[in-house]
This record gives sequence, C-alpha cells and structure tokens, in this order.
Amino acid sequence: MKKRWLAGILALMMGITSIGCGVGVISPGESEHQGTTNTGRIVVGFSQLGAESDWRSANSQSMRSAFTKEKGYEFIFEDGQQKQANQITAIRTFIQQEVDYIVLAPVTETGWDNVLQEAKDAGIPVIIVDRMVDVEDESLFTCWVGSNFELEGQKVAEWLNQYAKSQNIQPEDLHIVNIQGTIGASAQIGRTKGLADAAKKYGWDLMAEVSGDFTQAKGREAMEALLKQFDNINVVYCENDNSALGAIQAIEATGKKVGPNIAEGEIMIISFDGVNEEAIQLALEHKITCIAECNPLHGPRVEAIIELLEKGQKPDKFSYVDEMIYSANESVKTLTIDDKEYEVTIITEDILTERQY
Ligand code: GZL
Ligand code: ZN
Repeated sequence: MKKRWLAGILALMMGITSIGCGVGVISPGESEHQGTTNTGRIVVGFSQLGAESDWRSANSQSMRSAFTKEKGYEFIFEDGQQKQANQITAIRTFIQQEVDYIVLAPVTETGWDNVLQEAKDAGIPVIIVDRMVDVEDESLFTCWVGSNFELEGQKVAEWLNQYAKSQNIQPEDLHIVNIQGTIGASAQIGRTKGLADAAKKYGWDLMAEVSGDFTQAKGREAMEALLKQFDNINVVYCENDNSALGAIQAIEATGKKVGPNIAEGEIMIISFDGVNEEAIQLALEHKITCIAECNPLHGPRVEAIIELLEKGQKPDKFSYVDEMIYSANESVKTLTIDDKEYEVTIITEDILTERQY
C-alpha cells in the first residue's frame, strides 16, 4: 500500500522536477517556441487554459517535457489566462502557422464548434486534453485524454458515506458546502455531480454550491462568505487543492478547526488533485481528510497519441487515466462504486522523510 502511494507520488514529483529544469517560466500571454521553423520537426501548438493551480503548472511542465527539440518536435505554448477568447485566438494562430497538431486544454466545455471547424477545414488534427469539449460534431476533434471527473466525485462521496457510517453520524447531520471549480469546466461539472447525486441518495444536507474558480484566493473568498451565511457547516467539499488551502485559511481565521472529528465540532475538508505539496502535508496532518488524485501528467499520453497518428494509426476517441484516492484516516479501506472496488491509499507520516524533493 505504502509503496504504491510512495511510487505514485514520487513518480508524480520526479515527473515534475525532471520536467521543470531547463525550461524558462513563461509570463502569461506570451508564446514559447522550443525549436526553429522548417526543420522537419513535428510542430505542436498547445493552447493551455491558464496557470491557476499547481495541477495546471504540473500539466504544463508535463506537456513541455514531452515535446522537446531532442524528440523531434517544435512546441508552441500559448497561455490562455483562463479566458476562452485567448484560447480561440491561439488556435487561429496555430492554423495560420500551419502547425501539424493542435492540442487544446479547454477552460470550459462549450463555445468551441466554430474554431474547431476552422482547424478541421485546415486539415489540422486537434487533440483535447484534461477537460472535455461539448461540440455538436465529435469529428471536430481527433480524441480526448483526461480524468473521469464524475468518478473522482463519486469516490470521495462514497468515502464520506462510509466514514459517516463508521462514526455513527446520521446522514442528515452532514451539513455540506461545495466550493466548486471554474463553472462549466468538466472537472467542476463531474465533481459537482458526484457530490450532488450522493447527497440526494444518502439524504445529506448539501447547503450551498459556490465557485472558487480552482484558485486559493477565490476559494478563501467563497469560504468567508459561506461562514457568514451558515453556522453549522461541518463538511467542505473543495473541487481542487488550491481552493481547499484558501478555504482552510478562512475557516482557521474564525478560530474553528479543520479535521475529521465532526462530532467534536471540526470541519472536514475534502479535496481533489493531490499535486500541491502543502495540501499533501495537510492531508498527512489530518487537516485535509480525503483527496481524490487527479493526475496532471498528460504529456507522455498526448505524445503517444501523436506518435500513433504519425504512423497513420487511430488512437481511442476517449482515454481515461486511472487515479487513486488518498487519506491519512484509516477508517475507510476500500470503496465500491457501480460494482467496481477501489482501494483507498492510506498515507502515513514517514512519507514526508522518504519524499526526495
Ligand atoms: C482537472 C483540472 C482541474 C484541476 C484544477 O483535470 O482541469 O483544473 O483539478 C485545475 O486544479 O485548475
Ligand atoms: Zn517556432
């Protein structure tokens, strides 16, 4: 168990550290070229949605390290600063530059039909990564690779259900608020649905859903407002780690404590990603009770897709990555969702010393 978690987290951090070296930081809005034009390299234009979270930074580094000059690529990176208009402009620029492939990490699901039609008319394959696009005609993109966000939500909701039962907490005594991600993003849609469906199924008191836009600042603001509105919150469901850090700041500023002991008045924090190091530290300290892993390392997966396409082969239309669920709390060992069993990875203190970074 521990080895798996350690291997998983070390692979994740190794992936990040090995990728990070040697690549300059790109200021928002600038584009980055790794390579020179007309060198027989495969030109990949990547429209990244922003730099809002540790997950996003890890995802960008994973992409950069996959598409290097040494591996025969020219990589053009455009930061959308969390605005769809910027991403659409980037895609149009890639079309003008006649890149070989367009990779899109879409900030929200809708509004892509026209620009993807332009890419299709220009004969440029489009690969969607991370969040999904909601288009009339699915031939507008070659394939998608990312997470099953609804399953991530179902996992932590099932963890909460089992935990509550193990502590003899009645379902109606769970007073939950959801600090959502960017509204309209697949990660927000799926995670919100996972919780809302469980709340209905088990009879939990889901009191509010407020966007924290996946950022620490907005997460803190959302939590401050909720603490003014409700005096009985005992579970805060944060749709990513950065917003969870903000929520914890807001809660502790009122003198309340975060932790799993709801019966003693603690407020339970549930989160997603498992990339931000501070969040992992807080999970080890039982301040974040449960984290659903959301794996950011899509670079190698997208490169494998492009290699297939270069050989004239057809990648799967949709590829989901396998992800774990982390907790330092040992009350819940396994979860069953739709007859499939998922192991909870119990994280322990000694991981802090064994982590090499
Ligand atoms: C999930 C990704 C989400 C992360 C957030 O794949 O889209 O966006 O969960 C990030 O941290 O901002
Ligand atoms: Zn170039």
